[in-house]
Amino acid sequence: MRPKVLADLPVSPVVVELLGGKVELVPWEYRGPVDAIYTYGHPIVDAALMDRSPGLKVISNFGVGVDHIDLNAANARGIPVGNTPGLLDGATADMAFALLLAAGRRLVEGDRYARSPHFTRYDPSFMLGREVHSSTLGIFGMGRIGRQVALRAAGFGMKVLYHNRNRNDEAEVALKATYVTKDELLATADYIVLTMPLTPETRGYIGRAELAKMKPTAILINVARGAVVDTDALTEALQTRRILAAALDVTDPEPLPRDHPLLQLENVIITPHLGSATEETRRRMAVVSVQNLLAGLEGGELLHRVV
Ligand code: 8YV
Repeated sequence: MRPKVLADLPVSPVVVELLGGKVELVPWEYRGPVDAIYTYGHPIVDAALMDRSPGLKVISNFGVGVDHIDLNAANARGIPVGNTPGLLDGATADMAFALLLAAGRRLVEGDRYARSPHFTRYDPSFMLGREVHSSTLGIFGMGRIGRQVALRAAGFGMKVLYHNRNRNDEAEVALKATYVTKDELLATADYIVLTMPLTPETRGYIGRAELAKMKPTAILINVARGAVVDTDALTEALQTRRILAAALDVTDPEPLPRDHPLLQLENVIITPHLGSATEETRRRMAVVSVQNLLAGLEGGELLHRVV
């Protein structure tokens, strides 16, 4: 009998092909015991779900962020959790930069306007954005993705500030990134990019108090997790123009309710969690997540193990 793997179906054809029929994928609604769990989107994996399957051998996540999985519960039960770090840093940093440029130079608004019936005469005084080159970039979270963002910023002649739990000496030397306090970064950056993982410490990391410290011309870019930002506080800050704009690849909740006030605003760009969404990166993630799954099912070492 093939091992049963609980998965938030459908998974991509690439994943199915890599699994090669070695396992039986069962849908999230399945209530019986399973041998493994494969999380493709971000379905919640809690202790109760784990306890439904006393013989659970592995939890494999397609992606690096594992905030939807109760790691303490997995650890306490000796269930290995696998993820896919180091494969999506470039793609996610590209996306952060795409959002940064789009928000600074009003790309999405411009596209909407250029297609609309209102664009009948060119006017050099309209849709002035903010300079990207020579501006100051602030990165919260100087991990693998933050580092890639800093690398790109160098090409734009930006001054790079960062704040992190720990100082990253290597990034300071190699990327000429300057470590500053949270408050200093908030007060001085023209663009603020969030790349940190969602943990109990980073939940609501950017709230009312933080938004109040930002420049009125500042632009916030989030490619981390929606919940590192307080959605209500951000909505208010954008409505009242406390900050200039935001570009969000992730939201809390995700997706936002279709009638959410954020969706009505001109000064926000929202993309549907596309950070790692390239053919190449998603294939690499599929390969590693399937390897983690199959290794765990055989009781072997995972390629990347979180706990
Ligand atoms: C993925 C991500 O799109 O790796 C992560 O943490 O957020 C993204 O790269 C996602 O995990 C796949 O559902």
